[in-house]
Amino acid sequence: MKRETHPEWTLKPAELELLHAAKPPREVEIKTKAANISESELRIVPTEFTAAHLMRPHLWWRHFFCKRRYRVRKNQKNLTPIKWQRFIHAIEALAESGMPSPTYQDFVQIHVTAMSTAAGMGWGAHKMSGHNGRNFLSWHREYLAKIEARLMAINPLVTIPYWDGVTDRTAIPAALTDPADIAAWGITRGPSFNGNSLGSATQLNTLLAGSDFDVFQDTLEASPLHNRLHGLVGGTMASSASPVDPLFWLHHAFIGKTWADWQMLHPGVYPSNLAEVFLPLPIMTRSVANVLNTKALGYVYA
Ligand SMILES: [Cu+2]
Repeated sequence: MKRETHPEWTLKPAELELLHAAKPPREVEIKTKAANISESELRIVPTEFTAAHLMRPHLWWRHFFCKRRYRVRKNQKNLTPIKWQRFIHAIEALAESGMPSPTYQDFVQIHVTAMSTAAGMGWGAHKMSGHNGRNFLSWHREYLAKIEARLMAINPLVTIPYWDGVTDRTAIPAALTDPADIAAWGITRGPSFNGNSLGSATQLNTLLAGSDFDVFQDTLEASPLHNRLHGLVGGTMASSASPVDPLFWLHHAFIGKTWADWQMLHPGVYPSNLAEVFLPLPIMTRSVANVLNTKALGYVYA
C-alpha cells in the first residue's frame, strides 16, 4: 500500500522553520493534496517525522517495521503550538472554497439538519422535543471520526484534541480565542466565559458508575457536562450550527472520551439498536455496532 508523504517531510529547513513559527505565512500552510485518501490508508498513522530524523537515516527502518500505532486524541492543555497549528490549519483549509466535498460546510449542514428539521431529529443524534437521543453518543462518534479522517487527508498528523471541561473550566482553551481567528471563522461567543457551573468531578464519577447505557447517555447529554458547556460558551456554540466553532470538536471529543471511559468500566454493555445505520449519507455511513470500539476507528484517548 502506498504511504502518503507528509507535506512537512518535503519542506526545506527554512520552510520548516516558518511552518513551526507562531503564525506562518500563507504560502507554507499545509494544503489538501490527498482528498481521496481511503479510510484504510488513514489507519496507517505516520509516526512523527521530524528534522531530527533526517539527520539519522540509520533509524528510518523503525518507520517501516515498528507495529502500527493508534492515533492519539490528546488533552488540549498538553498540545504544543505546532499541534494546535496543524489542527487549526486543517480546519481552515477544509473550510476554504474549492475544497472537494465533504467540505467543512457540509459537516456543519448535517448538524443543522439534525437539530432543526423533523427528518433530522429522527436520526436520534440529540434528545429534542418529541425526539429521543438514542444515537447521541454513537452518532457524534461517527461524526467526529468522519471529520477527523477528512482533516487527516489534509494533514495526516492531525487528531482532534479534547477539552476536559470538568478539570479545565476557568477559561476557553486559549489557542482558540484569538479575536482575529474568531472573526475569520465567522463565529460569535458569549460576552464572557465562566465555567463554574460545569459538571464537577463528583458528578462525572456518579455518572460513570451507573451501568445502564440509556441512563448514562441521556444524563450525559442533558448534564452540565454537555448541554451547559454549549450554553456557557454561547454564541455559535449555543446554536444548531455549533460545529462552525472549532471548540465543538474539542467538546465532543471529551464527550466521546467520557463514553470510552464508561465502556471500560462496563464492558459488554451496549446500546440496544446495534444494527441501526446512521444518517445522512454520504458523510455518515457506519452503524451503531461499527463505532463501539475507538480502536476499530483508529484512535485512542490519552
Ligand atoms: Cu450535536
